[in-house]
Amino acid sequence: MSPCHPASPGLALAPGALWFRTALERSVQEELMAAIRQVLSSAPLFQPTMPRTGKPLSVRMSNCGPLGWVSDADGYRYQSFHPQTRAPWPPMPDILLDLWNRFSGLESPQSLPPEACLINHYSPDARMSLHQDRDEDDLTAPVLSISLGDIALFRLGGTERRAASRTIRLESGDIFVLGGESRLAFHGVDRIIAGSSTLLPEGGRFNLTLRRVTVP
Ligand code: MD3
Ligand code: FE
Repeated sequence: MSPCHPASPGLALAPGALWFRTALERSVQEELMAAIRQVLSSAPLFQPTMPRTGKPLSVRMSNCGPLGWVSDADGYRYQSFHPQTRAPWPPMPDILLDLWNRFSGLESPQSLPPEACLINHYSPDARMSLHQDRDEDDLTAPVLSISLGDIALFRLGGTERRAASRTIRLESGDIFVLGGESRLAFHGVDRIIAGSSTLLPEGGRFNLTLRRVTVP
């Protein structure tokens, strides 16, 4: 895969929110999953818990790159190591760096490499409630999301919780870039449509989010 421009311009769903439907063809989705499975062989998925309540999230997670997002009794944070193995997160696969170079700068210039790739795994009954992403010190850089496997009914709202929201069907191979005004938009995953993709033999969905975390 060459680090060139995306095939289509992307659909601006809101200021700073660009949706590229089926940006990745099947063979690239498979290559990406092989890289993710390699990461997960040394940094297995773990079940994060909510800071105050200790309640488990329904989504399982892992990370690659210098920093990874974790949540446990002590709170939400980025740290350099896996919470269970205590080993440093595996390096970011080249294919993810290529995708960051192709897509992250389309809204605003973006020269620095991603510092974290959060790997979310949704079983068919997993959800993610409406939230903002604000654990990163650098909130000016975009977040790049890659969907793989079953379709997610994704909810994109405004920068206030009570603002109107819309539902978007995120399919395998879709890429979403969230920058500018949309970087602090409320969002969540209402549900997964089981059996809607043949990419993952085990079913369910992976979502990868590439992020800058530190202020340069
Ligand atoms: C909109 N993940 O990891 S990805 C998350 O499908 C997260 O796993 C969802 O929300 C998932 O925090 C949604 C799309 C996405 C990612 C980051 C955003 C949308 C966003 C940041 C700001 C606004
Ligand atoms: Fe989020």
